[in-house]
Amino acid sequence: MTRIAVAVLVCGWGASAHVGSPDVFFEGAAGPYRVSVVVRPPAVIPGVAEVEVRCASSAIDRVLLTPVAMVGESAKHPPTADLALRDKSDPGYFTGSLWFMVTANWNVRVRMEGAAGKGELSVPVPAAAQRTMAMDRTLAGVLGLLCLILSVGVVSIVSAAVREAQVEPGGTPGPDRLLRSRRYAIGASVAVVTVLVLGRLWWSAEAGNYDRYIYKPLAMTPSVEGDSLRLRLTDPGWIRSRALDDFLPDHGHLMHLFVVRAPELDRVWHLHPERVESGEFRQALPALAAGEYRLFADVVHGNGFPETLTALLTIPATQAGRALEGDDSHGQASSFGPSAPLSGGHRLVWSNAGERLRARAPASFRFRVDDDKGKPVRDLELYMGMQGHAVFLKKDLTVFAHVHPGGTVPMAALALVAGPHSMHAMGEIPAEVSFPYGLPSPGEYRVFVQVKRSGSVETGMFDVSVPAE
Ligand SMILES: [Cu+2]
Repeated sequence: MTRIAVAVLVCGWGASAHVGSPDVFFEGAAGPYRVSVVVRPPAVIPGVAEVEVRCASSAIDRVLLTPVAMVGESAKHPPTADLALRDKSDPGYFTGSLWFMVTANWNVRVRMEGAAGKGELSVPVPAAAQRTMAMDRTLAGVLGLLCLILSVGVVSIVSAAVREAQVEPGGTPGPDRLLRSRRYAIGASVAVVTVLVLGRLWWSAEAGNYDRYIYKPLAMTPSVEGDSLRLRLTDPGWIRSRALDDFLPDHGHLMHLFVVRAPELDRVWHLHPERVESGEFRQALPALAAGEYRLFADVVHGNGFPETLTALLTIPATQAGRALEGDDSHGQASSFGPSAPLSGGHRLVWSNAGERLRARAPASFRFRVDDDKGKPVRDLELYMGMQGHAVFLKKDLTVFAHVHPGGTVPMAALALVAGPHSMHAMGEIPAEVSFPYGLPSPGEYRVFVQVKRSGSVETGMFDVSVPAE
């Protein structure tokens, strides 16, 4: 019984970067093909990731999927590619499954072959154990009952064997046999209980072992010292290879810190603390009113593994703070409808608001900047190399995702597999920016969208809800 139970226990892990949003959404070019990819990391490691590939062109002959390690020796020896299955009713939609054997940042290579030739793209996917699944109650009940029957069976077989094995057919055992049989039954019961106790100890040890691999983000402790915000990172214990000082610059910064006033979620700061020493970051404190703020800090490790560290910052008395510098920005709002006011009478319009959203389903969130006369603007600039940045925050704070027009993959991780990536080659930046993403569960979310216009960063805030199925 113990063995079956442990096998069930092993089947219970998931994966994530961001917070509460494990699925990876990605949009990019595979040679001549414009492709959107969703990778849903497994609930177990080793486990099977589900991959969905959608291509606007239906002239695709086949789609091949290969999971490769991001870095290290095994990255050079990819396994044989798996063929993705074409959907029967939608010729541009393919699905496949891939085994992720270890906790790591994986690189899922998607190879497209079709009328326009061949093309490939790489999607970095962090896969880590997220939780241990509790055993299903019915199964536990059935297994418990079977265990009881087996235990009672063993005792009664031993007792019956001692009592009657040497008795002639039709005869009755004598009193000394009955006494012996009773002693053996007690001995067998003690043996059975001992085996069960040892089994339980073994199970707990195995479960404890797996607990060590369950992903725990780096812990972050904020403190205010004068007019600076100090962030101390510590490792609460996870895989040994995780370091506190191997972060890669993402959009030119080692850390992207979002500070959101909670529970109002009406003010947001997008800051870039500087590393002071291993595990310590410092940021000039912006002007903050007394209150509570939620911190979400995005970092990317040297192997491309992204983490979002969270903390609660309590500001007891209003802080004068310092003016924002460089790429740091701030936004505030009092309305959260589908058209958000920006400075100078401009508006950020959620152009496909009202589209029905389903939990986990890929969607495209499109936002357009209109000028004071309602015309799409022509003066958008890149903000840290991106046409726009979006943060999806569930109002109960269980989901935080930082998304770009290319999807949920951090640029630093992408640069490891595809080389530096930026949109600098673009001419005029379109007034509409779109973010591919799927909200992970039903509920109420707030979306913060940032674009840069004529040298200043503008923030629009929107409410979105995902109905329960
Ligand atoms: Cu961003």
